[in-house]
This record gives sequence, C-alpha cells and structure tokens, in this order.
Amino acid sequence: MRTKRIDQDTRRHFIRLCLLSEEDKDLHGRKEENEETKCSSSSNNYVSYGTAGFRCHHAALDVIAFRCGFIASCVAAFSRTNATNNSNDAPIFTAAGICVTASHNEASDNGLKIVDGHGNVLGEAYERACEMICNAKTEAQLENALDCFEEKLPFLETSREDAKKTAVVYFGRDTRESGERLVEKAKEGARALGGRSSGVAVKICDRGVVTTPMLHYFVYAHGKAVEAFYENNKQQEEKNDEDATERSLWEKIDAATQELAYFKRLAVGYLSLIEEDEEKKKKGKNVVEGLRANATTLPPLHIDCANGVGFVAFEKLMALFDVIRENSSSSENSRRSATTTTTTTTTKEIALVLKNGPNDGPVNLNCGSDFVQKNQRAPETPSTRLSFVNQRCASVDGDCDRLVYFSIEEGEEEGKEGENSSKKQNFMLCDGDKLSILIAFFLIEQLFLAGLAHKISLGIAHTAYSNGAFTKFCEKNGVETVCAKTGVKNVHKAAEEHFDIGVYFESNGHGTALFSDEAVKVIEKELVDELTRMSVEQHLRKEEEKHIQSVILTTKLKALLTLKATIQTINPAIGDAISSVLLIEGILRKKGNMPFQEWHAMYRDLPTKQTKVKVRDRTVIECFDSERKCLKPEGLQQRIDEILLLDSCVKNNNRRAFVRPSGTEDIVRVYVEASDAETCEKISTKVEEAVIEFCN
Ligand code: NG1
Ligand code: ZN
Repeated sequence: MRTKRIDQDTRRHFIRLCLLSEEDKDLHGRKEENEETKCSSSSNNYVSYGTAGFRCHHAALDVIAFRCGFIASCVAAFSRTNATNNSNDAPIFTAAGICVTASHNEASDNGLKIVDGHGNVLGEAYERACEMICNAKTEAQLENALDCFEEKLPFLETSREDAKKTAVVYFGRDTRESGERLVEKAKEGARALGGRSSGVAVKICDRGVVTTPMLHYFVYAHGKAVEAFYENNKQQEEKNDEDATERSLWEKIDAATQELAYFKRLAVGYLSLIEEDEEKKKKGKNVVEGLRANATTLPPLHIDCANGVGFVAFEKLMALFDVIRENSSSSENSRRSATTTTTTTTTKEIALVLKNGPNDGPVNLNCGSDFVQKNQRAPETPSTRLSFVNQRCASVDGDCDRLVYFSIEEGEEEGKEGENSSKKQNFMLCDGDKLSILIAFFLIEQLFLAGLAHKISLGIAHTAYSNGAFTKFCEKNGVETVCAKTGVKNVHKAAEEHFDIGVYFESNGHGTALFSDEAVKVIEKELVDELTRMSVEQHLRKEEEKHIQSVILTTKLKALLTLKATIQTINPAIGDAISSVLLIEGILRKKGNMPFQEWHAMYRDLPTKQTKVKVRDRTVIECFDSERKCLKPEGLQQRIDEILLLDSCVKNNNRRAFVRPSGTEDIVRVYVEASDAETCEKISTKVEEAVIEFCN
C-alpha cells in the first residue's frame, strides 16, 4: 500500500503553524499591506510560482519562506540520490536547497528558489503543488495542497529506508537586507518536518551570503559526495562499523560543499584550460593567434557586480588565485589592490577589476546585467559611471547567475569644446547569444580536434528573445539550434534533451554549457585510450618517425585535455556568471587574446525593442510555438501579423514581434525586431496598442 510520506502528527503540526501565521497576517500584516508591498508578480495577492520561483516585495514573503522551507525538507527527506536507488544498503541521505534572492529585481523585492537533490531548480511537476501550499489560507486548503504535493514525491518501498532519514537543507542568500530574516523563516519551515513522529532528522547547512549558482553547486556536490562514497564502499570487502562510516561520509560531504571546494574546482579548471598558452606562444603554431599572443595579453576585464553578491564571490575567487600563485613560481607578475569601490587583480593568469559591490548602493540600481542589456548602456552608478569607457567590461546581475560582456568606445568630441562638448560613444554588447556562439564554436573545434565530432552532438538552446541575426548565423554555420520557452529551467531542459553537449543562454546572459554524463564518459575514456595508445606506439615506432607522430597525437590529446578542463571550469548544476567569466576569458586567451571587437563583429544584431505593457489580467494571453505566437485572446496574433506588414505588402523576414505574459512581473512583455530602429519603434508602438485593446 502506498503510505503518506509525511506522518499525520507532523502534518498537523505544520498546518497548525501555517494557520497561526495566517492569523498573524490578519492581525498585523494586512493592515500594513499597500500597493508598494503587494507582490509584483501577482494581481489579487495570489503569489504564483513564476519563471524563477516565488518573487515578491520582501514584506509579503515570510509565510512563503516558511512553507518553502518545509517543502525543501520534504524534498530532501523523500527523494534519493542515484546511488541509493539501486542499493538497500545505503541510507537515504539526500539534500535540497533554499536560495533567498530576487536576482535582478529591485532591492525591496526578494524571492525563494527551491533546489532539488541534483542541484537543479525543483522540477516543474512540483510547481503547482508548491503554489497551492504557499497560497493556502484554510486548513482544508492546506490538507488538499499537501495531498497534491505528496502525490509528486517518489515513494520509498522498504521499511529500512523509512527507518533512518536525514534531510539536509542548504540555505543561501544574496546581499538584500531582508535576506537574513527570510532565511530564518525558511529554516523554521524546514525544521517543522523534523522530530520523532516523522522519523526525520533535519540538518540545516546555512552557507550565508553566496551567489545563487554557488548554492546550487553545494546541493549538487552533496549528492555527488554521497554517490561516490557508496560506490566506493560497495567495492570495499571489509565494512567499517556504522558510526565510523557515517562520520567518514559526513567529513566527505562537508569538504565537498564548502565555498573553497567550489572556487577550487573553477580556478583549477580555468588554469588547466589556459595552460597550453605559454607553449603556443613559443611555438607560434597559428600565425595570427601566435602574433596576437606575442604582442599583447588580454586587457583587464572590468566587472560591474550589480552592487550585489557577485562582488563578494569574485573577491574570494581572486584571493584563491593569489594563494595558488604564491605556491607556484609565477608570483613575480602578480599585483593585487583594493579600495572601497574596486578591487583589482592583475596577474599573468587573469586580470579582473571589480566594481559596484554591496557597499556602493542598492542592488541592481542603475547597474547590473539587466540594466546594461535592456538599456544598452553602461552602468550609471555615480562612482563608476565613467570608468567603463574604453575598457573591456562585463556585467553580472544581483545574484550572479547572469553575465553579459560590453565595451564602450569613446570617439572624437562632438560639438564645441568645453563643458558642453560630448564625446561620441559606441556601445557594443555581447549578450547571451554571443556567449553561446563563442562557447559553441570553441567546443565544436575541440571536438573535431579530439576526433569526437561524430560521437558527441552539440547544439544551442535559446529562447524567442534571441536575435534573428543569431539564429541565421547559427544556421549559416551549420550549428543546430532549438528554441525553448522563456526561463532558464526551460532552456536547460531543451539543451539536455536535444544534445550531448547543449550550450544554452537566454539573451539576458543566463546560461551555461551542459555536458551529458555520457559525453563526459566518452571524453574521459578517449583521453585514457589516447594516453595508452601514445605510450604503446611510442615504444614501437622507429627512432626517426617518433617526432612526427607525437605532434599529431599531441593535437588530439590537447583537445581532449581542453575539453576536460572546460568541464571542470563549468558549474555543472546551473548557469553561473563566475564560471562563465572564467570560461569566456579562457576561450578568448586560447583564441590568441581575441579582441572584444572581433568577437562582437561575428555577426551584427538586428535592432530590437523590448517594452512592458500593464493590463488588467495578463493571464488572458496564451502562447504557443515556444512563446513566439499567441493563441489567445482571439484575434491578437492576426493583428500582430498584420502590423508586421507595416508599409509593405510582402512579408519581411527580418521582422519579428511577439507578446507574452511575464512570469516575474505583473506585466505583458512586447518584443520587436526589424532591419532598422525606426521600423522597430513603429511596430512596437502598434503592438503595444493591440495588447491594450485585446487584453482589457
Ligand atoms: P519573465 O518576467 O517571465 O519574462 C524574466 C526574464 C527571463 C528569466 C526570468 C527569471 C526576460 C525577457 N525575461 O522572466 O529570461 O531570466 O526573468 O529571472 O529577460
Ligand atoms: Zn539572477
């Protein structure tokens, strides 16, 4: 018989606590509730599970934080790692995570993201149930919501598994003021599952102020440590006593889920990725790359950290580079300096200048990747506004999971000399599309060199917001693409489903390159085979042939090592701006210090315009075809198609327009693309009018 996961007593305990908080809300909260504190992602105070979890004004999130904590505890207690799937010997020992962040939203907002045992965003299957739990107001609604939630949880079959459960929940938050309070609320919720009646011991692992991708990584690393441990134990004949085994498991988990383990993985990956450079410079194998590499190094990268947690995390990464360097012989080239607003590291390996930290202003205010990408201009924080000009720059968002690169070239002065004169500025953006292209082309090249192009498929997953010029460029160069619905969870899924190596980025810079387990295995096996083959052949070959053969084999070997280093530089759990900076910097170096302008000029973006329209109920819009078309309200799509014919009677393939309800704000998003900015502008205004007409 299928048993309920959550025992009756615990259920009642949780429901009672929820009802108490509802009463509390009635007494104090609702009186204070006003337009400002209402949820930005909802009309009528129903908080929906949006594109990226729950997101709201922080004042409306206490109840939700508590309930999300409980949900995370249940996910941790009642799911299991791959290793325990097939083995009755292993206790249930999985984890989940809660990330308190509102990403690129303004400082007064906050949000809750739930991370599953694999370090991924909690699956779509749970969304509806989570939404019901978080919005339930009465006992009956809570009972119903919990039933619905339990339906989704996997069922554990044996009594042994039921006997001993530890739910480990990792907590992390960005730099928002409300973060600490909400983490405490979420912990209370997580603890509500623990106790004698449930048989669950809840273990809280609070990792403090960390980037969203770091929190995802800790949960991922926890799962991997458990898997590796049991794999290893299975192979050992002699079993230790149970307490010693558990102690040793905990030590392994603890080491794998610390900040240092995360930074080490990325830093070592990056250093291995660029290792070949020095040798390449000496040999000058490729003339252009050789010349560039000899002439110059990459200019420092100025990173706008959105006044957020990215600044703190990048600083830690740089400190680690310092330590690695001190232990190696290259220390003579390093320089590190810090002031209140910027920190600089300039070394032979990497040169970063950090700007816009948490002490420089409210998170995301006039800075950060969302500001830069949507406004197509440099961050405008008072202390750093001018310092981005004529530099190689990048921008991350408030929780450091998005990344865009940009550069502003300042030309000759226009107009009169003196105070009123302004310099002509040319803003160039390398958004998520261009990150995809750079990474995908690099990996394709390496797969060819490694002789694996026929064994491992590679493609790019993107969203409807990708520029039309990007999709055409991919098509022209034979790179397969797939379009998914907006939201990183959808693009991630599409990348995973369609390709062995799926490179995916939303245009706003959220993404990564995903290597399937199978692809990793193939690369690792090929590497071992290649090393074996090389040593055998080297033995057998005649003296005079040895040199030629080793060059050919070395090319393949280097490509395999590069692929391996790339895998290590990437955060395997989720898109990560720190990991992406290291990967991109590594690739640009390997391309002989490719200048920003050259990367940017790979193709030219079509002019686009993105606007927001406020309507009474945005949910009347229903989309299909990866949100590139709308089905409802009836007639709206036809109107958009007509508008696209503006001043022309034939279809223009460079024109595109679509509308969709936002999943994070109570607005409808309008996107338009055309050959010139003026047409873009005109079409956008008409589509906005149509949305208002059809949706009100
Ligand atoms: P919505 O509000 O659903 O468009 C926005 C972004 C998404 C994603 C989420 C989550 C755009 C057009 N949309 O979603 O790409 O990043 O926020 O943060 O940028
Ligand atoms: Zn973010």
